[in-house]
Amino acid sequence: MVVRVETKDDLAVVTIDNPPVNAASQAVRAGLLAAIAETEANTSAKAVILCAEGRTFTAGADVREFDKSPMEPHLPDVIQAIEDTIKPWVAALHGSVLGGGLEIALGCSHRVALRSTRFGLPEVTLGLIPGAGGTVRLPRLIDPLEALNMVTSGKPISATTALNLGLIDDIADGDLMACASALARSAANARPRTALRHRNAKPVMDPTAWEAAKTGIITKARGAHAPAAAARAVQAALDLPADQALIQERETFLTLKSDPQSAALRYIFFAERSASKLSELKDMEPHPLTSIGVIGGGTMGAGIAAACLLAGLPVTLAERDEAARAAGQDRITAILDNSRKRGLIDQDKQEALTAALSTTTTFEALTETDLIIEAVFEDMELKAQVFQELDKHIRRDAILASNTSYLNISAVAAQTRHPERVIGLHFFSPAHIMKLVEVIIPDNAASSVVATGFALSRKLGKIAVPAGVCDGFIGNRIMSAYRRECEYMVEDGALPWDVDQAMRDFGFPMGVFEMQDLAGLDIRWAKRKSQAATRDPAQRYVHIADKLCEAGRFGRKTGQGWYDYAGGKTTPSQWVENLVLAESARKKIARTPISDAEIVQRILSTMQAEAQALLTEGIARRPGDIDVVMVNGYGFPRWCGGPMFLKNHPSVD
Ligand code: 3H9
Repeated sequence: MVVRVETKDDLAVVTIDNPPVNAASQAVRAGLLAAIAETEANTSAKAVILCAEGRTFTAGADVREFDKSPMEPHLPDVIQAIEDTIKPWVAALHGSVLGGGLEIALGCSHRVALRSTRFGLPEVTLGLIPGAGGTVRLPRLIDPLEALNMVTSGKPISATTALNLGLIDDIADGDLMACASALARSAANARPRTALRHRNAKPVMDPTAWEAAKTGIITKARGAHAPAAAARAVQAALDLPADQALIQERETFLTLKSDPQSAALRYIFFAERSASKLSELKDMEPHPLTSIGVIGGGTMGAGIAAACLLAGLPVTLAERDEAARAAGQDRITAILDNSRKRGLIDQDKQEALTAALSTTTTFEALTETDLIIEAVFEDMELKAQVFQELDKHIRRDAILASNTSYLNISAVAAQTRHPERVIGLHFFSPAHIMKLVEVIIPDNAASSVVATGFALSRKLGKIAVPAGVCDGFIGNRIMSAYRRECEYMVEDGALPWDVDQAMRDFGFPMGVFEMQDLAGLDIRWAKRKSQAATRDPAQRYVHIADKLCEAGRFGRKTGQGWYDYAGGKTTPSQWVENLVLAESARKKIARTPISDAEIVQRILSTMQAEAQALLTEGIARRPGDIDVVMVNGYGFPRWCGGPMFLKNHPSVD
């Protein structure tokens, strides 16, 4: 039974039990309708508590049902039936109260939650708007501007915020059911509350802020359809009587459900969850992890160390000398400070995390560490030295991970006496924020070591994707290929800012040339110089980036790169344009204009061809893994699903 009803003294308790996340599937919806009938008829129950078994209250509609035609009873009708009951319904909430789950809670007359509960309407992240009254009931309960933020951002809020906004009646710090029972009994003895759908929407307190928020949502959405639709739905909820707004909301929800963008977003949601499920690791126990070592306290190392600390893992940071150690420690302190300022941790937590960090200039301090992540400069010789040295000091069963973004991990592993314990964990910068980790699996790696790499990634809240060993793994290899194509286009007839504009219009947050300026052009220049001797002379090579570097134009940090940055403003550079035209002329290329559509098409085809090569070579396992990497690490617009999804679904735009 996915929904059961029990009588406890003078109360009825309705429990949803549909693991893993108590999604509001057809069986749950039917179970709730039956529970309404049963509890209304139960003369000994004067109020009802609605709760859920397991780790969470309902996390929303069952997204797997969205590919089928809607099945009765529909969620809006079930929620309306809860709202129309004679008896009060108290939602006792824990875990993630999301989407349809929050909409069910809004149908209840009262809400109480554990302090750890998170509340949200994440439908926009699936290309949808709430379809069971969320846009209509929420602004009848809380400040419309807060409702607008929740509905259009999809971001969850904490129980404390929910209480402050008036979304819930109380927080239970101890026994949730005891708190819900007390609330249910007092509700049964009080005047019934007016259902949200029969209330007026709350007034907009600051019309200027309201209009600015709506404009901001459309700008931020870039090409995504759902956020603007969500904003319009909340506006309609203020302008129309609730019953009309509910009908309109439902129509928009159903229209968006068949929008290819929603199909793409649902696909990537499930692809992210499948990426770390490897059949060969099914029954593999990961090693226990109680302490992490990080070698190198630069931007990457400090970010990785902070990510581990924030996930509750004590960290030892090792650097080569005292000055580098102190600088690394300062970087981590700055990240933790920032996390406190952003409200992610409080002062006490920051102090506890700082105490969980130790720093050192010797590898002896890592003798008892379970897993060590190397994040030193991308230089094979340096990494080889670090691994040889670590191998002398660490425990026999300790795991060694390299954060290299393109070097050969098998060659790094060969520096140690136990290469089977070496893997790659390729984090993205800033490592405490970016969700993606490529787990690089050398042929010799032990399965339990690989399983531990995935377990650590999950503990850090990351999306982990397996990849084989090759230059650049999945993401950087595709990135190199399409960056090369973009440089060809610049020689063939486009200017760098034409390419960037076309990419932004497609939905990337940034074009490939702006991104290089941000990252700095010198690192890739050094890599190109080191590869010069082995480069295939028959391969087309564009010299423009080298010439920028020779002129000292390393990007934003030097005030000039592909663009000029005088006065902090990004402007197309005449100097670069002259250089581009001169290079085309030198190579006798007759420049011809390239349309935005062609620019995007050439980028996509290059990505898809390289992705196909990665699959053929077995570096990437599934097309979905490639899409997860490109969406989460390289700014590929999520609502397009990724290059591989787009290949099979060209109608997404
Ligand atoms: C909605 O509600 C529309 C309504 O407004 C209107 C309706 C008319 N459905 O993420 P995890 C699966 S739209 C089906 O690894 P966690 C997931 O695939 C919905 N399946 O766990 C995985 O399966 P598997 C709005 C779902 O602890 C397993 O559960 N709601 C759903 O890291 C565990 O998931 C959302 O968008 C679902 N709704 O995180 C919430 N959710 O093991 C989406 C999860 O086979 N869910 N699964 O791979 C989440 O954000 C996270 O899953 C959650 C738990 C935070 C709940």
